[in-house]
Amino acid sequence: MKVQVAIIGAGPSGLILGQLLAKAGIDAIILEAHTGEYVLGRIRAGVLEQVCVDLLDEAGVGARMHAQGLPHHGIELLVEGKRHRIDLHGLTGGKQVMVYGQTELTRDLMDARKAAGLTTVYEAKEVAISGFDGDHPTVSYVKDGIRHDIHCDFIAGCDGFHGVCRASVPKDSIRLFERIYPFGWLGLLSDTPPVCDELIYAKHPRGFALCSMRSRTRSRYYLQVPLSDKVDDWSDQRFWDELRLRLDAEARQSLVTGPALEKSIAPLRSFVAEPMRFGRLFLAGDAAHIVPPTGAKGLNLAASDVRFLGHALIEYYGGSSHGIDRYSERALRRVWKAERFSWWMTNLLHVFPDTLPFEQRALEAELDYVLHSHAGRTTLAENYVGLPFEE
Ligand code: FAS
Ligand code: PHB
Repeated sequence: MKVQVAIIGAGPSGLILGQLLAKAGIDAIILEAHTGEYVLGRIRAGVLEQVCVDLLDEAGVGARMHAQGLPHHGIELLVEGKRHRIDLHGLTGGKQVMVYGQTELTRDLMDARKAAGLTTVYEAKEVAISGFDGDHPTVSYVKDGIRHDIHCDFIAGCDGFHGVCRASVPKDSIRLFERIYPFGWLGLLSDTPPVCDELIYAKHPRGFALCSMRSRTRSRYYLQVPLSDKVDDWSDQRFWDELRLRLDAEARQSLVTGPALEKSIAPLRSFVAEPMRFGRLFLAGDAAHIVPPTGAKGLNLAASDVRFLGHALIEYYGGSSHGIDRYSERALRRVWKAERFSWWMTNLLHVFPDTLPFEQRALEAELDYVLHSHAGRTTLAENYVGLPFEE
């Protein structure tokens, strides 16, 4: 089989890239290790930057997001029992974020790809890539016990943190940067009305908590938990009781509890692989970088990567290699700014078991400065809504 681009992974990165290429008439196949239902069952991101919203519109899949998504103009930080609203809209000259779950975004992309008759091979096993250091890369996979070979011009590694693409790069050709945090996020999804109209990021001596949502009738909550905790250690009741302890009286009053539709613990890490291009292999999204979700950047970084990559590949087939030659450098400039912001927000809002007393006070003073200075609130706001693209 011959295609122009072989995309590995049918998460947001692969699906958005597939849409951008298809709209430009570029022939791409997507190989996904799991079933579509499994991909949809992973509960992940909930906040889209304007850049991501615009990209979904460009990809032709923004209709349901605009109909059902919730535009948000601010977030609340709850610190020492006091609320501090960060006026995202006012501090950024009118920008906003869109609350719309990654599951719904992925569903929209899958539906659009199917409606266009584009090929996604689900349950593609034993995916292997080769020849990407030359001009004729190949991808092989097994489906229903039969091995298939794909000859392509380019491979897009959109296969997430545990994927095969980054793992196929020679160790001496790649540099990894990593920070693993000494805690995880226990997430709970419930069909209950959100505790507040906007998201609440709570810093508490017992640990960080986040009150988010998927709609006006479906809520998403997170608690910072030790890495040693297991989901089975947390009954629904224990979750709700702990959440109450980390919220203020107003939120405790308005909290509506209900059975967990989903409950999971995600470890937190900061991770970047450099570069993001290896000959005719490009890495995008979680295959190249991971952020702690505190800054709501993971999905949005995936979107900005594939915006750069999609436009670069379209430019290549239009006769110029300028975009693909600059892809890694341009993507990484944006990646590292989002990595810094996510790391900064995580350090400011979480309890670190072994922080030295001086550093603890310095972090408290930094948060106090940020919340009580226009410059501090502005830097938080402009990073949260998403920095402008440097074309
Ligand atoms: P993904 O991991 O979503 O998709 C990669 C795809 O490749 C998967 O479907 C996988 O099955 C497939 N794949 C892997 N190996 C393969 C192989 N060998 N062959 C074929 N296919 C293969 N971000 C936020 O902004 N906010 C959040 O709250 C948030 N919470 C998260 C919670 C968890 C538990 C995780 C893991 C991530 C979370 N993220 C969050 C980040 C998340 O949303 C990612 O940024 C986003 O899914 C990135 O999309 P992709 O790059 O497409 O990677
Ligand atoms: C979510 O709704 O899943 C969410 C929102 C904001 C974050 C992280 C997760 O920073």
